[in-house]
Amino acid sequence: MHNDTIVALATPSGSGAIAVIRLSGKNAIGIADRHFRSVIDQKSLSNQKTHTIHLGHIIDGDKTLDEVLVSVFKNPNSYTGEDVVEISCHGSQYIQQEIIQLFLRQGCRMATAGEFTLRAFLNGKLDLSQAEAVADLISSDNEASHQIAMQQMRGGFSSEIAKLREELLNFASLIELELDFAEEDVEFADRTQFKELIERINFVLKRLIDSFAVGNVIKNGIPVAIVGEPNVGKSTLLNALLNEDRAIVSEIAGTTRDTIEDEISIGGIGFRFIDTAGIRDTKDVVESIGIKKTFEKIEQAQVVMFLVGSPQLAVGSEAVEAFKIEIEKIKNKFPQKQLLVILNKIDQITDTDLAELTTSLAPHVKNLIPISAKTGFGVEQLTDSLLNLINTGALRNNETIVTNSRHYDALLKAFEEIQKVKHGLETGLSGDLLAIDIRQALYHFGEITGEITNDDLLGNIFANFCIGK
Ligand SMILES: Nc1nc2c(ncn2[C@@H]2O[C@H](COP(=O)(O)OP(=O)(O)OP(=O)(O)O)[C@@H](O)[C@H]2O)c(=O)[nH]1
Ligand SMILES: [Mg+2]
Repeated sequence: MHNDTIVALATPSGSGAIAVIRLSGKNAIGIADRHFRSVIDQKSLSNQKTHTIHLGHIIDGDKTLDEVLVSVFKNPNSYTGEDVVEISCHGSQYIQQEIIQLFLRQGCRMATAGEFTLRAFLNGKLDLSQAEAVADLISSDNEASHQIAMQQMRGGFSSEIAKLREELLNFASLIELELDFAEEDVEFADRTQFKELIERINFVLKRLIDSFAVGNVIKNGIPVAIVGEPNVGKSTLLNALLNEDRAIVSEIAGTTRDTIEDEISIGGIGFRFIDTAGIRDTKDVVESIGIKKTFEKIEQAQVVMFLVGSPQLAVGSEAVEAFKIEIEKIKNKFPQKQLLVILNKIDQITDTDLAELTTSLAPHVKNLIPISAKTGFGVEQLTDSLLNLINTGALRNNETIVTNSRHYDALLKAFEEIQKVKHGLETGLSGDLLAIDIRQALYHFGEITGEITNDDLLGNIFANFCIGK
């Protein structure tokens, strides 16, 4: 247990109905007790059972600061593994500050960012990847990121890694044992079984590494760029998707000059829509900068929505042929991006024209979606298509998904070492050299779960937490 007792506000700063102030450490219960008067009897918090709640007043000298509920958690059965007291007070900022100041005067120290969770980690309540998931959980703002963080916090990811690490460790010990008997030329580690294990580890690592692509976009929101010529209705579509007047819309071509971004959750997945400046040849300096930015945004996007105004594509006209060429250009320029071609303003053309246009474009476009951004017609079908583009298979099947770039790096390094072990096994590499590569792989596994760590790493991770968590 740490010697000092830390205190912090666990709820957001500002006023609210109630606020929670949290203390953790050796003297947490004692310090709280000194300033607590039970409403019902003379009970002292120190004599109370763990996981109990008590109604009373927080007293500073002869001044009553607030009527509160105090929860008592005794070590080791608390979030941090230490004695913890949580005080639910009325949510006035004045009361919050008075109570915290009182405890600081009584010898508590203000907690640093993430210090409660850091203590939980140091006391073995959570492994490192679980602790990191706590921060992800707090910042998750859609169903998918919530689901992944929840799974990681429950240990799904770390237990998979820990299991493989243990099996590998087992073999490492056997191979190292062989080295002690080098003269006798014995094999404790069954090479066939070992090869099997390496194959299995290889498979799991590959799956986890691949899952990062999905995990990363889910955590950060899937970037979708809305692009097209000026005036085709890009900003109108952005507003329709977000259901608010986010971007300025006008009949003047070149209205949007900078990119405008906003996030919204669709079907439980976060999407980040990026409205861009319309692409055209222009002499206007500001507009050109906007257009340059448009291309940068396309680079960053995972999905590109290519908009065109359907009234400008008169059936059989040259404009239609030119548009087909434009589509091919985009496909060639950004072969990695998912492309949705959107025929906008269909409220301005006849159904027959629309049918003919669709047939004519069909061979060039996999996903062609007719909409009217202005009336909202077809926007729902558009969001459905978006969801279909995103591979959420892993998510639906509850598979482990890696979202953390630190884990991703460690997995890549472990994978590299496992390739060396695999190669070593195939070429009959001697036990001592094999053992070095195995140890390296084990090291990288340990980095994920926190068996291998250092102060810098911990400092970096927990600095991203909020104070009070
Ligand atoms: N009839 C009709 N008009 C639309 C539709 N969508 C957009 N408009 C109109 O088209 C004009 C241009 O719309 P914007 O959303 O500003 O177009 P934009 O693509 O963002 O244009 P820039 O920012 O200049 O590149 C506005 O007058 C809109 O009201 C639609 O579906 N139907
Ligand atoms: Mg615009």
